[in-house]
Parts: sequence; C-alpha cells; structure tokens
Amino acid sequence: MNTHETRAAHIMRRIQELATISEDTQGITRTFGTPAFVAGRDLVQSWMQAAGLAVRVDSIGNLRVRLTSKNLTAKTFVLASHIDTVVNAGKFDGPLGVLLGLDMLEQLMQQQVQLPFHLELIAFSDEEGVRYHTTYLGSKVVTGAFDQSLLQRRDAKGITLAEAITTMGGNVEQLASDAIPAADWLGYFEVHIEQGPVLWERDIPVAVVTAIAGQQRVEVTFQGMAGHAGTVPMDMRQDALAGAAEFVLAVEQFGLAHKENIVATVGKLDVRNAASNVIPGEVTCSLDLRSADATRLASAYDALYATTEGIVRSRNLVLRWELIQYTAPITCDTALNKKLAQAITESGHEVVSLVSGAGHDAVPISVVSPATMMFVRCFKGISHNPLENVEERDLAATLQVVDRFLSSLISS
Ligand code: HGY
Ligand code: MN
Ligand code: MN
Repeated sequence: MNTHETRAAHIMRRIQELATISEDTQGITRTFGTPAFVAGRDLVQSWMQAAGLAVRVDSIGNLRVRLTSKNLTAKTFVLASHIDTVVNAGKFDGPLGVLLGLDMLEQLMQQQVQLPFHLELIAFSDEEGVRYHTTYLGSKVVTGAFDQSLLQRRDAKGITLAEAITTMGGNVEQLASDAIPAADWLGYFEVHIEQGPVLWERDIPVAVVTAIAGQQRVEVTFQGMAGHAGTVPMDMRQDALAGAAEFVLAVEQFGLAHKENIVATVGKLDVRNAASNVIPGEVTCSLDLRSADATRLASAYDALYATTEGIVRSRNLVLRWELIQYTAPITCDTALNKKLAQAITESGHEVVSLVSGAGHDAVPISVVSPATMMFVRCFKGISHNPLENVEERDLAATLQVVDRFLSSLISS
C-alpha cells in the first residue's frame, strides 16, 4: 500500500497541475462554466477515469463517481468539494478536497474493500458563486434545492445561467432529476483548507468543523446624477461614488464595532460610465455579511440597511438594495464529528474544533444529510490569494486521519 507521504506527494502534483489551468495568464481563475473551468474539470475527469472509475458529468457540470456496495439498498455517503475558483485564487481552495477524495477511492479500490454503503465522490461545479453571485449551484442540484428562477440571472457579459449551463454541456431540463434522494443520504464529509490562521498559529495540521457561518450577499446600487466635474458646484452634486464610499466605510465601522460576532465586506465596486471628468451617476457594490449566529446576522443586515438609507437620504441619492443570497448558519453532525475527533486523536494530534467563517457546500448538503468537514492548516491562514499554500506533511497527516475516519465509518 502506498505510504501517506507518497500519496500526499501524488495529490500535490495533481493540485499543481490543475493550477496551471486558468482563464487568465496572471493567476488562477476557473469560474463556473468558462472554457478554463471545463478544461480543469476535464483534467480531473481524466484522473478519475485513469483510476478505473465511471465518471458522470451531471446537468450542472458536477463530476460524479461512485463506488457501489454489494448491498443495493445501501445509502450513499458523499465525499466532495469544489473545482471552481474565485478570481486570482489559490491552488487548494476546493481541489484539495476533490483530489484527496479521489485518492481515498483509489485506495479503497486497490484494497478491494467491500463497502457497506455506496460512496460517491463529487467535484462541485460552482461553490464560489463568482460568475452569477449565487453560491452552491452544484451542491444544490445534488440536494434537489436548485432554484430554477436563477436560470435567468445574467453574468457581467449578459449571458444567462441557462445559457452558460447549456454551453458547458449541461442540461437545464435535468437539473431537478440529478439529486440524490433525501432518503438515500448516509452522510457527507468535506476536507478543505481552513482559510484562517488558527491551525497555523497553533501548529496543528487538522481541525474538526463544528459549525459554518451564515451569510447574506447583497447588491447595493447608488443612483445619483452624472455631471460635469468642472461645472457642478460641490454643494449641488448627487455624487453616487461619494455615497458608495461613505457606505464602504460605514460597513467597515459596523464590522469593527461588532467584530466578535460578524464580518462585513465590500468586495466589489463598479462605477458606471466612469471617467475622470464626470461626477459618478451610478455605482454598484457588493455587501458580504456573515455570522455564526442567525439572530445577529439578521440584526446586522437590518442595521446596515438603515444606515445605507440614511446615507442616500442625506445625499439626495436613490438606493437599490437587492438581497442576492441568504444562507443560514449550520451546525455539523455531532456523530460524524465524534468519529472524526477519534480519528484525529488516534493519529496523534490534538483535537481542535473550529467554526467556519467561510461558506462551503456542506451548508446546503446539511439540509438533507448529516454533514461535517475537516480543516487542513494552510500558510498563515491565507486564502482567496495566490499565496495560499498547504505543506505536503500536513497533507500526509490529513490522509492518516481520513483513512481512520473512513475505516470507522465502514466498520460501524
Ligand atoms: O465565500 C466563501 O465563503 C467561500 O469561499 N465560497
Ligand atoms: Mn472553498
Ligand atoms: Mn473559496
């Protein structure tokens, strides 16, 4: 049997190879449905096929492979993560969990393990929600929760989600029939980088995830009056960008004032018809609001909306506030976490439990199945950044724990 170190090196080589595929030459970008996304997916598919697995590309573009149990009435346990990325991403956010899952299936096949349950590995096609600002498109098809009304959403180039799915070879007519029936789910497990500094600071390779924060994603548009930068007196302006700037700082101030319980970010800002000699007439920005506490998330949302209304009133602007996505916070499955903690202890590591500030596909999955995650230490906790990195020794340590965790599931 391959040692954990040789397996880790193999997975690392695949992560590095996948990282060479991108929409642009600068960094790593493979957003939902783009040619670069499809090229990356094809590479992962080729590795799955080389392992002797029959790969199904489902209607939303997820890659799906299964090891079936001889017990045909068995339920299905899912290992997964995502292969889409943010813009200028790191190498590990998503692919780590997919390629580690593929290694697990390869090991089980090599050892000819008789499974008491079906084991499905899924590479989700859209966790990040970068292109259509709606996350979890891939996992929501697998759980039967896909919102058909999203099909008409348009990306920055005006391409609808339906068109993107079709262009990628997906099938919008099949989206509702690609779910794993709720009764068939045995459990869900995702390995993912921590994307935070705790494991780095504590010098521990892995952690159990006990909960995942909820999030509100809003599109905020400030409508003023475009005008000549040279002729409109300062006190007669309806400057949309000045209003948006006040909003950005108000969001930061609110987040700092409530930093124990929430995080608030404006990650995108677009000035329409921008020119240096034009007073901005329309500005659209994003608001990303998160908390592990649903009540605090709701009150933060209401407070920031009220603040924004005050800003537009004082500046004689018009506000368009569109909630793009709301996801409630979730708690991970305690029984799975108990087994995972046991596997971590047996592997010689201290058990650290973390709440995830980042969203993950485990969130929609937890609606239909017991779900949990394990975090892997990453360099200084940096993620959504080309500096994102995982050390091979931590990947080997992760494999040791996941081997034990899966064995405990198989033998229970
Ligand atoms: O935004 C997030 O929390 C994740 O990276 N999709
Ligand atoms: Mn991720
Ligand atoms: Mn991410």
